[in-house]
Amino acid sequence: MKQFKRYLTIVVACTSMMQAGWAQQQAPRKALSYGAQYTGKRKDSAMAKFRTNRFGQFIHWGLYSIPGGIWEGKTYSYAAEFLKSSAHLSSATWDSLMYRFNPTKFDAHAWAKMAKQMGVKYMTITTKHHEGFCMWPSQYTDFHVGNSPFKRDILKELVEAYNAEGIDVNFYYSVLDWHHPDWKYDIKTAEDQTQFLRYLDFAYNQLKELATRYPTVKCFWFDGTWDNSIKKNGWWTLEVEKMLKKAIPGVIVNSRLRADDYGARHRDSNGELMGDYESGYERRLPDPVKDLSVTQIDWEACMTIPENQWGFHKDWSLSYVKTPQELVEMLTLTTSLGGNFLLNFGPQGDGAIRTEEKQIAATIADWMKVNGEAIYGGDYAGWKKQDWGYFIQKAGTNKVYMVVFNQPFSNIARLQVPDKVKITKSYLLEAPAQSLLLKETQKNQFNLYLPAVKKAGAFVIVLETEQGGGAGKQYQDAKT
Ligand code: JFZ
Repeated sequence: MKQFKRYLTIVVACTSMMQAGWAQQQAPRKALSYGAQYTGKRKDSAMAKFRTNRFGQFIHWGLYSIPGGIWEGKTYSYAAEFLKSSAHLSSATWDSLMYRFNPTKFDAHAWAKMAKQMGVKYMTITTKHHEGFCMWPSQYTDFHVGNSPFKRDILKELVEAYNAEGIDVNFYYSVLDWHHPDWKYDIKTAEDQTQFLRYLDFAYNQLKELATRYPTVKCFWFDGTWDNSIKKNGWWTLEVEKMLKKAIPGVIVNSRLRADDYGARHRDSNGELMGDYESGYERRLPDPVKDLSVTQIDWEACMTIPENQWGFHKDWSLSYVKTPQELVEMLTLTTSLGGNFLLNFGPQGDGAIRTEEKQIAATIADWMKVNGEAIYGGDYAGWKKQDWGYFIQKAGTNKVYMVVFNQPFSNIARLQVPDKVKITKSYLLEAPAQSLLLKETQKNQFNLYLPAVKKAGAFVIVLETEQGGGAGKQYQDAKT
């Protein structure tokens, strides 16, 4: 009897634990008016194009590009686009930089050519950063390029030049605005809200203006939405998303725009991603073994070349500057997890691109010319991560690419193939005629014999498979 009682207690305990777990899974979803508009990845062709692009160029350009991190002889090491705040400058002082904005070396076609060479498929330009200066002649403010000595519509020139090279153009827009008198960080009184509503109207109108003036724009990249004022006005972020999608069919918005009814950002209070893709990977990347959940969503990482400079900073010796090889590896890692890589450039105040950035772009260009095939349309392969580098599956093909960054000293690259996948051919992307030897060591495990000569940089091996290569999608590394 005693035995039975104990048994019963255990059964009851287990059942109630299971029920608790069940209840947790079934937790009622919050009713949201401003939450995610759909679940899962978008399936339309505009999103498919965004996804196959994989490599983009970010451009931070504005008044901050003139002082380049130095004010009255003093160097400020913090992000150059924050100089107004780091050097504690008044709005009057900062805003008068507009009268010095005259980038006579600006040549949209030269920028677009460099980008094309480097192999990017899209470019994201700051239409207005936190400083509030508009790179187009906006009818809603006087603080714009049309009132600078330069006068020209920079956005128009860039959109035309990049589109002519076959490169999509996306717009960065900072909702946070240090110039506008109605901007608020928080809403504490009714008057605050009245004032902030005027600001929200202004920003809404500007966004509509951008969508109307430049209808080929593919995506809006929102920033500066982290303050309480926006969190308390989540409705506005949805209004903006809807307005843009109506104005430009297929347009894409990043998750950073959005806040829901409870002020939850990026993901709504039910955990669903808002906007069309996750844009929270900033100057960091997911871990290629542990963070596989990113493969379930669309996402984009943005990256600086120095540590934390987006706008032009004259002194790049203040922090570590990434090498082109490191940047190529970041692009590859991102692609291997089904994300896009947005690499930032900060042109000078005179409109020229700094020599260091030109050199980096040229080195990446050389690599992309040979190996870009593995990047565009590349996706998560679901094969076990190996120390030599990254697997990339090409969507819609039977090819899996191995991008080798650490050529093993033995010249043997190990691979573990998912069940049911059969490799039919393996060769260097640069030399398709010459097959590489593949030896099975145990079930699903192979030794791939790499070319005997040590390669100078990262190289790509193509594996042709039966089963479309994607049969490994279900592979997940052990989660600890
Ligand atoms: C923002 C800007 O402040 C910065 O100047 C630059 O434009 C960058 C692309 O975006 O900075 C951020 C935004 C978000 C995070 C960190 C810095 N974040 O989510 O960790």
